Amino acid sequence: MSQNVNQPASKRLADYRAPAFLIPELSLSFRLVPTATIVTACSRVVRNGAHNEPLVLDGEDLELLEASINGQSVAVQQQPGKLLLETDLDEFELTLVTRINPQDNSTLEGLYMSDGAYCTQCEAEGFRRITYFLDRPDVLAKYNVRIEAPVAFKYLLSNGNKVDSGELEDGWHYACWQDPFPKPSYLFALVAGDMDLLEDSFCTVSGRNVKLQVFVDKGNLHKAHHAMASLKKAMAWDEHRFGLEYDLDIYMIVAVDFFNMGAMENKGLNIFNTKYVLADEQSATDDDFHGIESVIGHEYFHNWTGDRVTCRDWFQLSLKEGLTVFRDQEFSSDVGSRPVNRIHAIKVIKNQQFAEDAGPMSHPIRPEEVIEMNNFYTVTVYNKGAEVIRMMHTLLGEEGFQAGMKLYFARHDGQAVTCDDFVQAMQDASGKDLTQFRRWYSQAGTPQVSVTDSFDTDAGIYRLQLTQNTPQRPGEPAKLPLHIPFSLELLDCQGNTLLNEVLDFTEAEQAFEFTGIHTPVVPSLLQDFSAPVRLDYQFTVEQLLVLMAHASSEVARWEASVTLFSQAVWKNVARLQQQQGMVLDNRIIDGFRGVILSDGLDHALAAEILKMPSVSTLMEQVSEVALDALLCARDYVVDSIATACEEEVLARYQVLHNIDDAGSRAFGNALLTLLARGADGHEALLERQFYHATNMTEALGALSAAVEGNSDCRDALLAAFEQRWNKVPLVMDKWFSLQANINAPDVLQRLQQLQQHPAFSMGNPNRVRALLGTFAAANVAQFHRADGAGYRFMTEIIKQLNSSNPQVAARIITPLIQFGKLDAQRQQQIRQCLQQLLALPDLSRDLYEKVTKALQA
Ligand code: 7MK
Ligand code: ZN
Repeated sequence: MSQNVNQPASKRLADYRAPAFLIPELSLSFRLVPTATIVTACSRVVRNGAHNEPLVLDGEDLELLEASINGQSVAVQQQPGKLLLETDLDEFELTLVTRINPQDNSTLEGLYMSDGAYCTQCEAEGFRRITYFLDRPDVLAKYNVRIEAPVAFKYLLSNGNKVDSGELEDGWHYACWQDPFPKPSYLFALVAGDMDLLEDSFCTVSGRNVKLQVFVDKGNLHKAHHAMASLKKAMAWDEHRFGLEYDLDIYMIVAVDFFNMGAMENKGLNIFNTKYVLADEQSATDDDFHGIESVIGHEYFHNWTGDRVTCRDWFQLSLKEGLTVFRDQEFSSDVGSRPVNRIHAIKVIKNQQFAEDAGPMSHPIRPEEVIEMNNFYTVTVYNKGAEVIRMMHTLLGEEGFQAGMKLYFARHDGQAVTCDDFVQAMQDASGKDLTQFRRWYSQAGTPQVSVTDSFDTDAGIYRLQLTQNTPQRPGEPAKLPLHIPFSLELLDCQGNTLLNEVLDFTEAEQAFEFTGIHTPVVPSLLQDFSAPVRLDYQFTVEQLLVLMAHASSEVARWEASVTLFSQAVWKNVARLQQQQGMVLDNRIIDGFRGVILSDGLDHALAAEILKMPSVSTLMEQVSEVALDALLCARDYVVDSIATACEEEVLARYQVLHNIDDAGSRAFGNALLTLLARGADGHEALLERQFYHATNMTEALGALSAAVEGNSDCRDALLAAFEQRWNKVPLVMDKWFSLQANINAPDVLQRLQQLQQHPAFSMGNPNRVRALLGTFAAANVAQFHRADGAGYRFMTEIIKQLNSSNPQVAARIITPLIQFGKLDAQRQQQIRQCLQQLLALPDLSRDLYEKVTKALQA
């Protein structure tokens, strides 16, 4: 296919070349003016090897004012996105002066303003919006930064240590920062503003004292304590579990309301979305508290896995992200509930990553071809990447894995390296052959593992027959068998454990025999989701009930409940398609009743089971979906359980809802949701919990139950909530999200009205995600309305965001490009919407990449 010159080009991993020049040192000076900031960049440039290529720098939306080499003004050539300089010198000082406009930068990349403060976001390729530079992660420089601004911008911050500060004329002041660690440009950060500051300190294992600072918008200091406590926990945990100590004298976190992502690990100066910093019990839920702990941990852990050792090129993103997600998951599991954290991680893979891998953006955890790098901050690179690290941990054990980490740092501290370098360190330190395992890095798609078994009573032998197959897509090479750690428990019919082990499943077809087995077996397969694969095994209801009650792994108990529920839904989908009435086996109801009544089960785990699989979880289990039948069948199964168990649910709720711990609150809220959905509706209980709530978890639990139950009190509760919280943006996000989830035909009008709400703004990604992102991703029934109005509504939103914030536009388009399993009519409606987007004259590279891939599918 020929390429139009206007079509964005892709980059390939196979084309990687070392940089033609290196920049070991960089001095940056900023004179901050909202619409005309002057940036002076002084680089020491060194030719890398013998060649006579020109110096080619990256730059976007910059106005070049001056260019000089060793103090002599120099001619430059400007091309779209590039600056070319011809020189014979092998080493020289390059000075570039540019003008930028932070105030009008709505992309929130590079230097921009959030609520009157200056801040930056440079990963992946945002630094080129600040100055012309070799904006690639394998160019590591030592930074010296000088910031000048009016004194009203009280704090002037950058990476490393503050080495100087003082006053200037005309009410201005300055500060100078030095970062002793060489770093790639994507880790640069600058903040200037007047904020509230929470200070504390941490004494490291070797006795160094580190100053800790959390900066928040004025008036929010009381909401910064949980973030600070989480940071100290993370620092102690990394020393204890990984032997890794912090390396600068100061660690700063700044919370900003306008941010495209969750947070950013800039060396010594993390910048966070307020969503992952601000919390108190009145305004944040237990889930919010956990989210903050996990993201604070994630960014802190990047200091070693990302900053000290970074990526050679962006195709290696999973080197730092998969590993750091694994580390933050382990942190959350060590300081909180391991099974509940594992369940959350499994849900992300099954609901989102499987969908991505089955859709047009499918890619391996180490992608090979990219048009816009921002499109590859994905659940595949991050979360499947973390599963790949977890499998290595399973294969090597904690000791072998930690030996691998040690060797990795010994070899690569201060370097920009590849995923292969990481696996090699793991292999060399443990002696475990990871040759076949490396295929996980290069093969996209979700492997399908099918299991059959047989039992030879006379010989006492239980046989398992495993096959694996990864679907091959057009244009992809044939898929090879993967090294799959397959964790297994065998139970007898009473639920006693017969055996627990991890099989090395490496062939396309492989049989395993277990001797000395003299009773029928209930297998718990792929325990704790020991590999990111789809599992196919025909469980009987009896087997699932045994697993739900007795599997040694609590995660396996939850998995059994998901399978039990899913089977009931699919059976009814089939019945609907045959014009038969829906039915629900009493044994299934009894299984869930057991969870409602159970004394032995952890409350948080019981809550997870009673939430029951979402429509998106169910959709991921099949290759073609009759959506209307699925929605109907799922409602039927949930409502039937809710109605049949109403008495037990009510009794359990009454005794539970005063217990003061997060697990019990989650259990209570799950029960209340069932009450709202049951025959009676229990309006009085919803109102009571809402109006008497002493924390956000309870208030939101009641409100969300009222939304899910389409309760009569819903709109009154929503109005009361708005009255109380309309001045607190992060809480209004919850209010926006709940309404985006309302399953009623007038929800589109509601969304339009809410876009006019004073608390809403299309310029703020948190608001956009809360209202519009939630609608597209979570309100399956209304987004996929048969008349296509949901698709058209989102298309208009995406058109708007295409010009102002392409990154956010490309994120919220996800549900619109994953249409492969829908019926022909819906697919056709979506294609028409995508065609409209493709015709936009100023279509961003971000959307171009996704829309063209979707239309090719
Ligand atoms: C998490 C990159 C950053 C998507 C998920 C994060 C981003 C995008 C946080 C931004 C991060 N490096 O730490 O991974
Ligand atoms: Zn990260």
